[in-house]
Amino acid sequence: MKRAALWRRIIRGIAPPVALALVAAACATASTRTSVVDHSEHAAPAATPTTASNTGGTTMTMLQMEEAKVKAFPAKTQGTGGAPLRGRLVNGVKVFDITATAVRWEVSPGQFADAYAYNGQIPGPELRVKRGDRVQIVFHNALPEASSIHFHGVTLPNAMDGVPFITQPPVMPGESFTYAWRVVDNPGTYMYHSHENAVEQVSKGLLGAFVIEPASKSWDIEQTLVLGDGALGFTINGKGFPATSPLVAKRGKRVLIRFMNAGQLLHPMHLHGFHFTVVARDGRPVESPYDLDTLVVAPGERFDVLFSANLLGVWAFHCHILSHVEGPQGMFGMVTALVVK
Ligand SMILES: [Cu+2]
Repeated sequence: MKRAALWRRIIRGIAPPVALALVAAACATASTRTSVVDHSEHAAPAATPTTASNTGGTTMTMLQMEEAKVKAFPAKTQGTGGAPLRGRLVNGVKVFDITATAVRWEVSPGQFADAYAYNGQIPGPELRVKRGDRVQIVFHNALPEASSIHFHGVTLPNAMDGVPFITQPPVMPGESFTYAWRVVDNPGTYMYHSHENAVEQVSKGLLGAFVIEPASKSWDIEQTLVLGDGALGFTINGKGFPATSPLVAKRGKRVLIRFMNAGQLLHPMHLHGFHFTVVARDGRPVESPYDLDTLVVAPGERFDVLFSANLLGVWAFHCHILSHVEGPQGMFGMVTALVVK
């Protein structure tokens, strides 16, 4: 019942107009996992978690903290990352201006970190191009240290590969460097990130998605999930629970998720209630798509997965390395939710 009550509260925060229906589905899952038919009991007004009265003061306090966090989801914080950017057209070339700066970044409510951002965002803006595009990424370094950008998984001329002292000089503070090439890769999911002092710079936020858009889509909704595990803690799209953003879909919609890991650890991403179909890995279609409910995303890897949002409810969606998602005071880090309404 405890989790049922918590999910009831999550629902209130996310989608008041459809709260009852979602509560019913979510509670059936969270509290019994045996029935999705009888919702009457669970659709009743929220009650105090029954465990609270049966336990000592310490435990109750922990539960209250846990409850408060879940109730706050999705919590508002300063700054959002990953806004799509399609560039400006200059003489047939798509030009993207990317400036790296030092920022204070609110990872979760009240928790600020010294961070680095591209265009003030963590992850940086999601650069969206098409195969055949001529692109220019004009990188301005406003950091207090040298940097560069590497386009991870992308086929480009060697001089554009972004590795200081191998393919280019480091871009010093106050300097700029223009990366230019013609996009020849498959439509799919790629990344960009700093390739200088990367343990620090990438983990502080210098990373983003580079998406080559398909000519046509077989999905209704898509969401990029950039996984991070460095100076900002365990994050999805630069935020830790409860400041992560839920993935919201109407029932029956086809959903594409683009996973990418620019961190240093494995993250087995687990979606409750569904199996998703892995359709691409590292920007290439997989020969035989396969179904999983837990997908290990290793550092540097990208996966595209598809599924139909055909079960109502609020479904937890999180890394399954437990220490990346939960502590004595409840959930944190790499936790979000799929909300099907
Ligand atoms: Cu993890």
